[in-house]
Formats: sequence, structure tokens, C-alpha cells
Amino acid sequence: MEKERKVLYSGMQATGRLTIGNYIGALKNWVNLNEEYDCFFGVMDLHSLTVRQNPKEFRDNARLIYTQYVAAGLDPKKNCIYFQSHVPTHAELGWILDCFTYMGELNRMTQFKDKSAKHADNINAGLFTYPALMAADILLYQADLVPIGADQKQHLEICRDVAMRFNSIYGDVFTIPEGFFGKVGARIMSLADPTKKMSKSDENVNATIYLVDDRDTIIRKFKKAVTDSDACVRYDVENKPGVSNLIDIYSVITGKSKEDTEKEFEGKGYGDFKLAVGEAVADALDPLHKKVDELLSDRTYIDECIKENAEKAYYVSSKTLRKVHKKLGLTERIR
Ligand code: AQP
Repeated sequence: MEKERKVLYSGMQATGRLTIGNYIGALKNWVNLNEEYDCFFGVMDLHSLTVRQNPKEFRDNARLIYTQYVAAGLDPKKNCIYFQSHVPTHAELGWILDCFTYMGELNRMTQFKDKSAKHADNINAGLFTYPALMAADILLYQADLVPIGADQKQHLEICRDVAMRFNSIYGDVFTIPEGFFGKVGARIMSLADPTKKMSKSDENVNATIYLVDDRDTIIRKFKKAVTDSDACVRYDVENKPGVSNLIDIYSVITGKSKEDTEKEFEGKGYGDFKLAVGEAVADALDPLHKKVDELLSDRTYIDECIKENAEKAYYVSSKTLRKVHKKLGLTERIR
């Protein structure tokens, strides 16, 4: 049956507080797309377990992320916004897809290599098979489109390969999803080491602008951002990664092109430039802060959305899982 609207799927891990990397690379794009598609947005708390979490912080972060999705402009009455752990079909299809994903494919994942290096004392199987669970997340909802940052490209490729492999054996079970990558600033880099991506789990708080940071903190962190000794605001990722990252952030936040940004700061020092980037980001996040505060002041609305959307996600995803069970030849459950 032809779908009325295309389906869009995306999500974020609850491994910390969201950063402007998550915002620019993902959330901002979702908001632009959420009227056009039938959208599913997950708080991917099961994925977050690949790294040890402090239970209290984990629960608080996950709820804050849910609230930030809504505050940023995703309407939970029109979109399905839910916690991955509330919908058991994810883990079930994840296991099945583990059995259709090759070790060689998983071995090539740069995120696995990066995270293994970062957490050398906890290189667990979940970290390795993460892409199979991510494939399940997307394929359960028959998603056509997956808006993600450029850093997730490899994982989406595995998802497509696994879906095609499954379909080639069992017929048309899964929709093959396409990636959607925002035009500007697809990859925001760390302010402390601009050769590394900005990550919510970075231990250096100055490397990262969190969506909850207040104006003074944002400006202070930008003032400290690592640049170079050239004192010239010019876009050159290879030789001037720090300044180029700041230009990316400034242009995506203000809507100005990179060229116009270079012109605007011609002859000015890094001090002026960093302050302008900090102020622009603080201005952009101000309405989000206000909306988050408003939503946090009354739990009932968010609680109701969490409940309704978990039911909806389960209903939709169960249809796909039932089809998968049938195709695989698993014995039908007697009800
Ligand atoms: N620095 C970034 N630039 C652009 N996009 C980014 N995303 C994350 N960081 C950047 C995008 O945000 C979405 C959610 O990502 P995720 O939470 O599922 O996982 P991640 O990519 O591993 O994000 P983090 O912040 O780096 O988390 P940790 O620290 O736990 O590893 C994705 O669409 C991602 O592309």
C-alpha cells in the first residue's frame, strides 16, 4: 500500500547533555522537516548503554533531551517522539539484524574505533553491534529518510546494506532509507581540539557548547576556543580548523554565507570574531532556554506525550516486526 506521506526517522543518544553539534547537525534540520513528513524521533537510551551511565544523570539527561526536542519545535502531538527503551520491538529486531550483519562490516566502523579508544576499559559487544540496533530503529518504521550528521553516514550505509540483504532473501520487507544531511555545518568540531567532533560525552567541558549553557558560559567558552596564530578570519579547514569551525557555526546560526562572514571580520582580530560567534549562539539559544523552562515547570504535558507516543511507536513498529517473524519462519504466537 502506498504511504500517504514519507516517513522520517532520527534520534539521539542520551549519553549526556545535547550540544550545538547535535543541534546544528540534527535537531535544527528535524525542525525544518517535521511538517513535511510522518516523523519518528527517538531518545536512544538503549544505545547509550554502550557507555557506562550514572543512573540518576542518565534519567535526567534523557528527559531533558525529550523536553529539548519539544522546545526546539518538534510537536509531540504531530510527531512520534519517544524513548527507545519504552518500545521493546527495537531490541527484538536489533537481535534479528545482528544475525544479518557481518563482522567485517562492523569492523570498519570509525565510531567503534573512536569509542573503543576512548573507553579502552569497556569495549563491549553492544558498542560493536551498535549499527545493527540502529538499523532496527530505522527499519521498524519503514523510514524513507534519515536526517543525520555526516558522522553517522557509515552507520546508515550498514543499515541500507542489511535491509537490502534481508529483502533479497525474504522479499520486500523493509523500505530502504536515504540519508538527509544538512547543507552547512554538518560536522561541528570540538572548541578545544578542532580536529575532533564536538561530542556530548567529551570530558573537557570547554570543548563543548551545551544547549543548556547560559549566555556568559557560551561567550566564555567561545573566547577560549582554540584557533591559530594567523589572526585572519579565513575558511581553510586543513590549515585553520579552529577558525573554520567557528565560521561554520556562525554561518549556520546567522544564515550568513562563509564568504560574507570572512568579509564581515576582515581586518578584525580573533577576539572580536569569537565574541560575535558567542553572542550569535547565545541569542539563538535564548528562545530554546525559555521554552525548556516553561515545559519543565509542569510535568503533566510531557508525561502525557511520553505515554501516548510510546504506544504509537509500539503499534507501528510491531507491524514490521510481525512481518519479519513471519518471513523468518518463527512460530506464530497463539493469543
Ligand atoms: N559534532 C557534531 N556535528 C554535527 N552533528 C552531530 N551529531 C552529533 N555530534 C555532532 C549528530 O547528532 C545526532 C545525534 O547523535 P547521537 O547522540 O546519536 O550520537 P553521536 O553522533 O555519537 O553524538 P555525540 O554528541 O558525539 O554523542 P557521544 O558523545 O555519546 O558520542 C546524530 O545525527 C549526529 O550525527
